[in-house]
Amino acid sequence: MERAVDFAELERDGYQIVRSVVSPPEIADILRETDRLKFLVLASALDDRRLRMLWSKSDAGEATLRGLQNAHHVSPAIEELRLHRGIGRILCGVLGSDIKTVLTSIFWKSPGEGETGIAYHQDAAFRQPALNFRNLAHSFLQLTVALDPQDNENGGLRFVPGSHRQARILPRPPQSVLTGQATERELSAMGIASGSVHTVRLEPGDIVIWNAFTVHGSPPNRSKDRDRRSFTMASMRSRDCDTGTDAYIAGEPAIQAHDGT
Ligand SMILES: O=C(O)CCC(=O)C(=O)O
Repeated sequence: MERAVDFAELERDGYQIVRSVVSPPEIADILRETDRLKFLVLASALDDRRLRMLWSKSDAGEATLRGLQNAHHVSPAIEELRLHRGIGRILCGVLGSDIKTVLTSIFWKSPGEGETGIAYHQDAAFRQPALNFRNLAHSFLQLTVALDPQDNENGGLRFVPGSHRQARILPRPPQSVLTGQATERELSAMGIASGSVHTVRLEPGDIVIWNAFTVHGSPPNRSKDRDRRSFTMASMRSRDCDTGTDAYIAGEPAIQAHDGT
């Protein structure tokens, strides 16, 4: 029988790693799919208004694809990952049995690219209007599935332990988070003391989950040759969220009809 996960670290620190949730063969399939999706985006062959592409400039000045949001609407493999049993156990363990997906994102961070960092932020700041996303301190959970090993060198996620406890949104510069680098300066602009950061080390298939108010970000991928690809998903307790796609209804996966490419 599967052992239930104890979420004490999530409560205490505002984030928690759960190891080996997605198996190596599943990760291999997802990587093939993310490569395929990237190819389709770069060939302008993915046309669906529910998708959002995140772009920035490479060091050579070319547009590079940083992310693809909501691919679960067009990709059966990403939809399968969205409703993965192991991930579902974690989500239902934290949020209860009725859950919606608010956003899925595939992130690419190519080795050696300067503009691949993400500024420190709190996900609660992006869940607007507040009327449609209620009770965020308890109704929201963000997670990342590592598709490659990730650590400090290749742009692994950084968290400020305990930063969720005040459950309020801290001031942050108005620029897009995609132009930030998770620096000490960003932290001090948010009123957070230096030295209070933890960079997580993840292996493919590991998951890190975090609270809507947890301050987090990630530096650029400064490695020479180590990709850092990941899948991220924002989920909410259904009764507190007025948008999104059903993920679990009474604890059962909500299988959606969709038009795969
Ligand atoms: O994967 C990353 O580097 C950042 C992800 C993130 O900040 C988010 O999904 O809120």
